[in-house]
Amino acid sequence: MPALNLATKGLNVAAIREDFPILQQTVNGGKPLVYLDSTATSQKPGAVIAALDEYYRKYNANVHRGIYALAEEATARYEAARKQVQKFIGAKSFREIIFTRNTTESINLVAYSWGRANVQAGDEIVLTLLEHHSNIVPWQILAKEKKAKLVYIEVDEQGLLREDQIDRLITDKTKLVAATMMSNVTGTITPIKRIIDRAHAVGAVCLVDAAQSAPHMPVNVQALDCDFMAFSGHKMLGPFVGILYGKRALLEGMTPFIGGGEMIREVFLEDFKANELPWKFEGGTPAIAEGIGLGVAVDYLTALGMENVREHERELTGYALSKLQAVEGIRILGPLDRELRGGIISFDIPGIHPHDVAAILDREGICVRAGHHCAMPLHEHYGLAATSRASFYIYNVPEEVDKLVETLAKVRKIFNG
Ligand code: 7TS
Repeated sequence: MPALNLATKGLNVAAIREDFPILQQTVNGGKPLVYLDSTATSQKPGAVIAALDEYYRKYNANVHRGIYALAEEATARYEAARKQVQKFIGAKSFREIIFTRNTTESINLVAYSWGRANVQAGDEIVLTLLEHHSNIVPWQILAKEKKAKLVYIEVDEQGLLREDQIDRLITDKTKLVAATMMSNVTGTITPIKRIIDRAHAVGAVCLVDAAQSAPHMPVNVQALDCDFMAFSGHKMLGPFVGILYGKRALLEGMTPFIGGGEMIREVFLEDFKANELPWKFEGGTPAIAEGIGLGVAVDYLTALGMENVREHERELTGYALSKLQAVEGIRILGPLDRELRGGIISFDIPGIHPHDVAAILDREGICVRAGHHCAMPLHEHYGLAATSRASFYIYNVPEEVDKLVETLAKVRKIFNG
């Protein structure tokens, strides 16, 4: 194994692993758990789990309404978490941070509240072939309703976005560009700043799907100058809560998405006055404990340093790419250069169904995902119905990559004799 002194890269992975209770157990008859599915959802450190426990044990109360101490504490901590998220992504104001259920809901909020008021017949919505279904289907629904057209930026043989198409496809017909910063299949890091700048040059608005980037690399909404950004707390060590960032001027001009309590200031028989930002977009009782837990997760990541998180994953991905390429017949999707991708590796072993691969890996305690990973158009592009996918986070180590590669050799033996 090449010298991979992870501790010198800024992360003390051995100490990090101690923080994750779930990693301390064995599964399937004494096998250490090898969790390689953080793209789907990350594991949670003890501090996040403790924050949920503490909320329910000590100050469980609804937010923004009680005048008693418990409710005031719940509100203060929930709103403090919002400010932690604001700082984490470099937003100008806490009013630009809306808590949702997940990335999917964040994108749908924009599609309904902004999209329905601004997209008209003949307009174009530009997406990329790398998108997760969450950043495709809401735009398909909108485009159908408004008779707008969807346009896709394609990928090249390496699995990189076709940069030459950015200027050609984002034109004065474009109303909105919705693009991922990192693919959840190929790990491809996209030229998101170029896309955002081009969108603005033609007068379009740009939404960034940061579900796979915000947890794994430094992300700053002001530096990017994106109009909207969607991501999920559960993929970044936090509980099940989502985030939508939006530029204040845009959010101010939008109508509410979900009507009900919390999002109003006044209600009359025929009409209502919406609440101020960000609560205008948070109808009903929010996921309070989850929001508070997200604040703790953000603190945890901030203490590690997002540059260090990225560096650790860059090392591990480089190591995994070199090791995996030695598996006979394997086809790895996406760029083979670790600089161009995150720690997400989807692969195909011809003749062996990804579900069989995942099932055999599971017997050894290794968790990988098998399927289309909610990116059917991208799989179609590769001519594959499904792939196996291993993904890494701050708690993964080279030994786990070794175990994956060894077990894949066994899988080949079982199927190919
Ligand atoms: N966008 C990207 C790039 C994603 O990877 C995901 C989830 C989503 C949006 C949706 O996030 P959610 O929190 O609303 O579900 N990706 C995956 C995955 O790859 N496997 O399970 C979920």
